Amino acid sequence: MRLRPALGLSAAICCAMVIGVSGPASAAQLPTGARSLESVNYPGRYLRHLDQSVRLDAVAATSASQTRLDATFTVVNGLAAPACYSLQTAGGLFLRHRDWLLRVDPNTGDAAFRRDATFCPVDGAVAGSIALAAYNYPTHRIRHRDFGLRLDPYQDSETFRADSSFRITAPLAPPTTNQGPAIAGLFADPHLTTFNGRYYLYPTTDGYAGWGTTYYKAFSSTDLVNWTDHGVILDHGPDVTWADDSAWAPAVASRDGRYYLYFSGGAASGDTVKHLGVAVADSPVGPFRDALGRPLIRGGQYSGQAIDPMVFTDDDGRSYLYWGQGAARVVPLNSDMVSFDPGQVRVITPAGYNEAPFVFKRNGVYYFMWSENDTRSEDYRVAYATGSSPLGPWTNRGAVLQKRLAAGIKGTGHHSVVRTPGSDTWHIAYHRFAVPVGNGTNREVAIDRMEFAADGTILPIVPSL
Ligand code: FUB
Repeated sequence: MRLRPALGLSAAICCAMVIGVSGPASAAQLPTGARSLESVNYPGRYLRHLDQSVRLDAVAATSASQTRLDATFTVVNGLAAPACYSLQTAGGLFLRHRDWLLRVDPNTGDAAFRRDATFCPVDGAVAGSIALAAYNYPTHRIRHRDFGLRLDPYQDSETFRADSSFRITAPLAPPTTNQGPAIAGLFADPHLTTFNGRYYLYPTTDGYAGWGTTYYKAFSSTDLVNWTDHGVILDHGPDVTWADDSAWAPAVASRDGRYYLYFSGGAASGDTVKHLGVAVADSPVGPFRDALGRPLIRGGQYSGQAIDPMVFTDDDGRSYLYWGQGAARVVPLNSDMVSFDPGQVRVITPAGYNEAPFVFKRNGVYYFMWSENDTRSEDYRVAYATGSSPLGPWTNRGAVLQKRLAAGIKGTGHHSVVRTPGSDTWHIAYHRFAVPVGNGTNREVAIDRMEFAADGTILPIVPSL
């Protein structure tokens, strides 16, 4: 099932940066999504990969479709830094430098690869063009020489400036019938919700070996198709004293005009314990600040990992915090949203549960959903139960979203569910192994419709490409 723009949302609050084809590149920002890069001094020649090497080749609308595809890259969030960019081939490989030559390789997720595959745009030689400086060698730029692509130190010459300048054009490859990920690039654990008539998406930033990511971004949309990137909303480095890495699985809830971001984090001391924290902001896109200056739940305080938080607010205004890997727990939150009575913590672990609890309510029925198996397994999947209160008891209903190997879709899990305000239209956001070359640390976000049978059970969700 392909996702169509959702109806009924206000377009009133709009757009820091629309992810679309139009609009020139600026010195500081590139438009994300599928693009081609045309040489300014050899018009008609584009950056193109041939197997794993990269060249400047003549490509036209009449070129073979594979040639045009090889000259099409998806501009995504920088693997090493959100202020810069990475470029992915249609096959999911990343443009990177090695021994001063440009090539494309799969993301290993280690810090050296992520740095070699991150580029920062600066003004190009002619208006509307850009040059790409290496993130880890800021004095070096991508340039062509003898139609090969290299990383060379900047030279203050007309020739160098022209050889290192590119126009960002519409993609040379024809649009595919695939929907692709909801947001370009590697993201996981999407928390999709609505605030003030607009959709907000809070994912984990992915692509790091060992899920070592350190920051969260927020995205928003009026139709679940066109997304605005609001940039980094919380960065463990400067913003959280007790956490350095493992910035996983954010969830955002609101009360009285304030927004609460629940998140997990670990210290880079070699300690593998994760803790669960809460940050607060006056806007759904931050900036968020650590509300407590310490974890809300310390790793080891309860059995299982203190990760994967989620807050459900019932019709009576009461909010409940759910969390846990290995064991699922729930506790009513106090009205300050940053504290609870430890005496009220309950274990609600269902059979098959691994992590990622999510609760919503429809027609008076409470739905408790979770992920089964390991996120590195292609069998990572979503199952659910129904109940008569936010605390259960729960009746297990089985798996509802799982891999679709015929379409190359694996590892569908860590989801969230959203209802279009004022309607009975529901969507599920989840991650999967990035198609086609992803794995448990190279994941991407997908969104599909979620529909119900007349008896209120959830119809099996067929993940779409
Ligand atoms: O993204 C890091 C971890 O992977 C999440 O906390 C888990 O739910 C799994 O998706």
